[in-house]
Amino acid sequence: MAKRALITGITGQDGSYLAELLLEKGYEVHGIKRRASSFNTDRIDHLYHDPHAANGNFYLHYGDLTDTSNLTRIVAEVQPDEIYNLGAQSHVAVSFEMPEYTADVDGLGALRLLEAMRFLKLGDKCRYYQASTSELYGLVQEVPQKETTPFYPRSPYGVAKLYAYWITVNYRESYGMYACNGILFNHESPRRGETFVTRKITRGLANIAVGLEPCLFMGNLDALRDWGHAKDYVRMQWMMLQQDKPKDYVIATGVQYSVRQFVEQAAKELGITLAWEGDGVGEKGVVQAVEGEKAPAVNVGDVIVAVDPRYFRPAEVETLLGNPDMAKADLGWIPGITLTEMVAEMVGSDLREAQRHALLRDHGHRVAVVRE
Ligand code: NDP
Ligand code: GDR
Repeated sequence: MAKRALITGITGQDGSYLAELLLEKGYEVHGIKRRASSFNTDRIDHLYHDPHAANGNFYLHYGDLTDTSNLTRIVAEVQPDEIYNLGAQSHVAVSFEMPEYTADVDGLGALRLLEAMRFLKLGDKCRYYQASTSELYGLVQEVPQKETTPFYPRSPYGVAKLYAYWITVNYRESYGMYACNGILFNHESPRRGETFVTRKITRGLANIAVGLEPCLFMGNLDALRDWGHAKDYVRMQWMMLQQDKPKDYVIATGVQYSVRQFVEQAAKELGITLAWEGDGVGEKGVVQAVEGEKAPAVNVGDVIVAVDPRYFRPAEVETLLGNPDMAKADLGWIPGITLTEMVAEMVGSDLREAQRHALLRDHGHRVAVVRE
């Protein structure tokens, strides 16, 4: 019989890639989606065909990580072999605005699922994956960060995820459940939410390239991150649940870049050479040269990047760099997609979208560019 997986956060970046992977592997996939006033399933619409017909192996259930009875009922009905808890209020900056909600969803949400497994006596049959994060390291205590590096979260998001990390460990140790944490460093893709820094950069520069926006406003350009590709990282989420014993793993590339370098690489993909002028809040990215056809609306001397302090955070995570040696040794994992390849894919995808909008604009249609 096909294995059955339940994914929270299936409408998000990772949930969509993980659903594809599990369907390819022959799983029956169930996902929890939130009720919204408009459709919110665009990342998985290609998997979900006709709700009236026999729908292959893919099922969606309405639910919310704040709703205990709903979660328990879904777990009871689905009887999953594997639960992937990817659902979260996942934006670090937003967590400063909504700390209590973030704690409820990201912290207690994990507890609700683990309790459902315990209450329904699924502990022997069902394996649990918790989407933990490099944000646990926050103010870093060791470089690079590995499984034994002490945690020091720097945001309500990080603190909520710290609870989820430890309650997962606690249920494993208390009840012998197969429950584990993937401590994933930042991972990106063309499906990344538009307000995370990488997608904000690739989308913003693509819009500038075709004249839909004049300038990209950024926060801390000096922040350093270890960026991988979401497709590589969801493969690890699955692999972690296929081991003999549950264990927590760091998943990272082991290579670090600054936000400024990411901007430069994305600009390069568009044929734009940038130089930086000023520093701190006054810093600007000025166009030095433009080559090729990809950026018809950009000219030498244009200021296309500027710092706006509204994007600074009350407490910042300045630097993250992971050591994935244990995952490589135990699971044979090697990330396949480099940062350069990923930036090219993201810029390509956002440029195609920007060109579609520009075409509509050029034919007299009103085009609204949504920004944060
Ligand atoms: P996204 O923000 O793209 O997706 C989050 C998902 O959670 C969406 O499906 C969202 O639904 C859902 N969600 C939000 N609130 C609730 C709620 N109250 N109840 C149920 N579902 C909810 O995140 P990613 O795919 O990037 O990340 C997946 C997980 O991995 C998250 O837990 C994140 O914190 C964690 N993580 C991510 C990393 C990364 O770099 N991407 C790194 C380390 C950890 P909707 O679509 O309706 O908003
Ligand atoms: P992060 O990702 O906070 O690491 O959390 P994000 O892309 O939001 O920020 C990365 C770094 O870039 C700096 N930055 C900006 N960030 C945003 N969003 N917008 C800006 O304009 C901007 N300018 C500079 C930030 O200050 C930060 O230092 C992500 C999320 O996916 C979490 O859910 C996940 O747990 C962690 O990655 C690992």
